[in-house]
Amino acid sequence: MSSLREELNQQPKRLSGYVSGGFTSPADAEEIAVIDPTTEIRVATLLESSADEVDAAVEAARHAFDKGPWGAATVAERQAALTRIHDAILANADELAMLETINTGIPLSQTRNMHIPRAAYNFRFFGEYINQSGGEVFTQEPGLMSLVTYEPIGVCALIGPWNMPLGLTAMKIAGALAFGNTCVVKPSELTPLTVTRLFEIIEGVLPEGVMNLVNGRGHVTGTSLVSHPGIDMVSFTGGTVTGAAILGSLAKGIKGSAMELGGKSANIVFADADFDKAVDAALLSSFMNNGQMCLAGSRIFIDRKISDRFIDSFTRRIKALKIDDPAADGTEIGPMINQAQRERMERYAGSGLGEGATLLAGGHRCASLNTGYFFEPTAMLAPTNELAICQEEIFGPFAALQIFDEEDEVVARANDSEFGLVGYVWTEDLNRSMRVASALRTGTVLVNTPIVRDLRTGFGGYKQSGLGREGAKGSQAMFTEMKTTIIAREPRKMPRMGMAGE
Ligand code: TXE
Repeated sequence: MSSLREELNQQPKRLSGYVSGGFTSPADAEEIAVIDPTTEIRVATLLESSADEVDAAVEAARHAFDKGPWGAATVAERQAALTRIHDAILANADELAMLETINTGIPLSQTRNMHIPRAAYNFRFFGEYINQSGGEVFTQEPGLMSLVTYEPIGVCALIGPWNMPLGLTAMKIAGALAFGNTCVVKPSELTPLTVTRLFEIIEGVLPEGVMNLVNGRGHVTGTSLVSHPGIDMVSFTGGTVTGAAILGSLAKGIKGSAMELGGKSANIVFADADFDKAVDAALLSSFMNNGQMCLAGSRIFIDRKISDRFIDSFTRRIKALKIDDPAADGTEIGPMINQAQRERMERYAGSGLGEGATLLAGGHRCASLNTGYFFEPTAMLAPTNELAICQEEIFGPFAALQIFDEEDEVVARANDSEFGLVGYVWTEDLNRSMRVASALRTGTVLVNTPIVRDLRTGFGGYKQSGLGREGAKGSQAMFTEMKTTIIAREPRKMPRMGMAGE
């Protein structure tokens, strides 16, 4: 067990909000326990931000945007601040990774090698992006010049999820700040440790009020934030139901949003695929991050010609996955985020069996690990795509397999989903890969590769997987207002009205 975990077990951190350059100390705040899902012990106490504290945070961000120096900062000044945040994250990477693992149950190898470097990289990427990106100029119309410029949108409410707390929230913060906005950040009440620590390690980097923090539950702090008249937009990553509720609240003020919601991504393995790579990738797409990924490719379609061999190999590998304390060396799967999420796994295992699926692996709580919200990595073979395990986002280590015969048939079944986040295609046939990629109704298609996020491209979903795109131009669209300025380059010839008496 790590010494940091022992320290937090003995003395849980007390976490509050951060407003106008300092942590708040609310006197009568609701106290929310933050639990380590591996030990089930409280590692922090959240002093929940009330509506008043949210109000103060939004006002601070509003004042900093309207009157502060950030909006007028040069690109070089913004880049320098973003670089300092990038460096601060990397300088504290070991601690941040361990905090993330303690709070989420995600294996340390993944938080240390992916989550934290990724969190830092966001700041470098958007710092570089603002130096290269520009507006547009149109001069084809004689006598006119039309300019399209991108101005900061204002105060951004940035609401993060619990499955990659710092990595995903950092993408929002970096994008918002790079384009000259100010922000109020709300991490998930389940996983506030790393985002709150970020505010400590970047103390003094930004002018007062540019980046504020509120901490608390969705129905208290979250609703106060998204319904506050002082915000200009919301960037949200989380569940589809929550996203829809936030959209409803934003509609009243005609406020914009970017929504990164759920997924149920198809992973199609054709018979001509590189078999070993396809099996490796299916494991990663279903079980990395404890399976708690919006872009999980856990609805796996296998060509009948290779289905026996694939299922045999995939199932053997699942049974060999190492489930243990996520902070221990070699652990591949840690606990679910909380009891509710584990119960959700149990419900889907039961519903799969009830609807005629065959259990290939897992399906139960881990008998060998009594403490912690552990659930065995699970795979089921489903007879059709209609089953709940094929239609609903499970958000855990749970793969639902189906067998197919024809390309058209599998594309139709892959698209038969209310979600449209990612599609994975495994084939050595270039023409087929291009055909299937264009036929899939998803925001991203990955061909012969497991999960990749390329910040230069847009990431987001069709259908109920969301609105807007995150990454270079997508983030620019999200965090800026597009302005058109049309200038006459010579005196305009125009019809003259009211000339009857002349
Ligand atoms: O997420 P919520 P939950 C999916 C996944 C999961 C399900 C539910 O299927 O099982 O959603 O997870 C804040 N106004 N994903 O309930 O509630 C909340 O405090 C404003 C997919 O834990 O969506 C947290 O900060 N904010 C996903 C954030 O929303 C509100 C990541 C996300 O929590 C709010 C997470 C409200 N009314 C879950 N209610 C992904 N796309 O990666 C909640 N929040």
